[in-house]
Amino acid sequence: TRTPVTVTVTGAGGQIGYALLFRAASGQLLGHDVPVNLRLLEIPQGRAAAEGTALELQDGAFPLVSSITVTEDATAAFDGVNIALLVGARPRGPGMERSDLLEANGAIFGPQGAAINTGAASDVRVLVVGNPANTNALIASAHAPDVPAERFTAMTRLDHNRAVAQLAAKLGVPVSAIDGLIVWGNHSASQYPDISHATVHGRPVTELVDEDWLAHEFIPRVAKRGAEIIEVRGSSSAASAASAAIDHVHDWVSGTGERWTSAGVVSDGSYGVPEGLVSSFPVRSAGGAWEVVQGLDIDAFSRARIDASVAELVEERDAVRALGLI
Ligand code: NAX
Repeated sequence: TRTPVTVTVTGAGGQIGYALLFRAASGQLLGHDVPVNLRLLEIPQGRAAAEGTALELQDGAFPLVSSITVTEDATAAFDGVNIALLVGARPRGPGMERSDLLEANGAIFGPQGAAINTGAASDVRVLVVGNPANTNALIASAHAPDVPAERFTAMTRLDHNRAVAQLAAKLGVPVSAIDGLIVWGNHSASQYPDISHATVHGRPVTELVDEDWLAHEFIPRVAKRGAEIIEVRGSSSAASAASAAIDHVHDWVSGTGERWTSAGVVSDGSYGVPEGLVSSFPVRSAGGAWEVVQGLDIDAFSRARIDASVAELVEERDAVRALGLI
């Protein structure tokens, strides 16, 4: 029998946590032969909800679940952690400026990064879902100097999956027929879903759609999909976000083969994205590590959009630097 993998979910009492934990328990995160220790981290306000989720997890009688722990102590939650899913974050409240938001999240992701630095297993992999996800990942990483920066990632997979699904619907093909789609930049309205390298059944997508649809329907629809879900569903995306988190970690650990996906990873300077920013790139995973797909031609249309989203990441980085959070 295999040693259990320790998976810590923060914000475990929230709606994404509720969807995510059941999929991790069932084997969809790490594989159907990998037992898991589930650690649920919450703050006092979310504790009861997390306890309830833990009871339901128990009632799932999942053969792969070795243990379930609920805690409010980040040090205990991240002790020996292999997979850290940082979902809990401080949402923007009424009258809150961006700097207030960044500061409130710095107070969460700084200490959590430090707890990961102290206690995590040497193979720890971190996915930040809580917004602003890219900059929260940067903050956590800055507080974990002993953990390689490339182990801190931010989730843009939901944006990627939304873009694939919209394109598949437009072309009337299954999602599996599409490859080479990219989400660049920040997980925010400035993100750039890029079809210029995408193929459908191996054929370039650019031959099949026009620029007007691209600029005026596809890009804004993907970027504003979160708002559309809130409008229709009455609350923000939860199961689809959890599903994307499962995809991200699954692909990171198990590999993508030749197919591409998108992930927020620390920039090595590729494609003109300043080194050290956590930005979304086209990626593959091999040997348990993300690698940025290199050598793509970037046309003027794409360049302008990538630069705009990266400029926002630079602003966020400068703001958290000025606040002393990194
Ligand atoms: P919920 O409000 O349902 O749950 C968040 C939970 O986090 C709450 O139970 C809260 O008590 C807990 N929490 C807050 N601070 C904490 C801390 N310091 N330690 C542990 N737990 C803490 O939000 P939910 O809908 O689950 O969304 C969670 C986060 O995901 C939000 O920041 C949201 O903006 C973000 N999202 C990110 C997405 C992405 O693609 N990267 C998409 C979905 C989602 O909007």
